[in-house]
Amino acid sequence: MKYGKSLIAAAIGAASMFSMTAFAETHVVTTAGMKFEPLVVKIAPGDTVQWENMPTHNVETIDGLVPEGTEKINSSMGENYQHTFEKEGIYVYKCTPHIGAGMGGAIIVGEPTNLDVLKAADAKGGVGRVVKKAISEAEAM
Ligand SMILES: [Cu+2]
Repeated sequence: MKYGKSLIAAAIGAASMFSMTAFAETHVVTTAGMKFEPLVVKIAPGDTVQWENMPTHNVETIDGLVPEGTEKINSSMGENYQHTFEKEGIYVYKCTPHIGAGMGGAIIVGEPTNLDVLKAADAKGGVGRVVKKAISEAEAM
């Protein structure tokens, strides 16, 4: 049994990597008119969000209303888009041309670590309505 222990360790390592991959989910957000549905999506770190039915829409995260240190998202107009979220927190986004009509949404990844930042933000108009909805969903967790 010279290789016994290392083989078992390798098998456990492979199994845990496999299970992490197996548990990562993809969540679909679609559009209906000038609305994202669902407007707020709660996911786990490592999960992916796929935006579909985006003929005249895009996804742009809003500076200051995402977890600190995360990369800005600004997807191409009229294209489906997907993004894997690793860092916990609330990500507020808009459809660039339609936020005036209230077209925005939020992704809550794991714990809403930046809830206080959102609460302190003085967001108005369409963004303000999305932020309000994200806060109430985060507080209901
Ligand atoms: Cu739009």
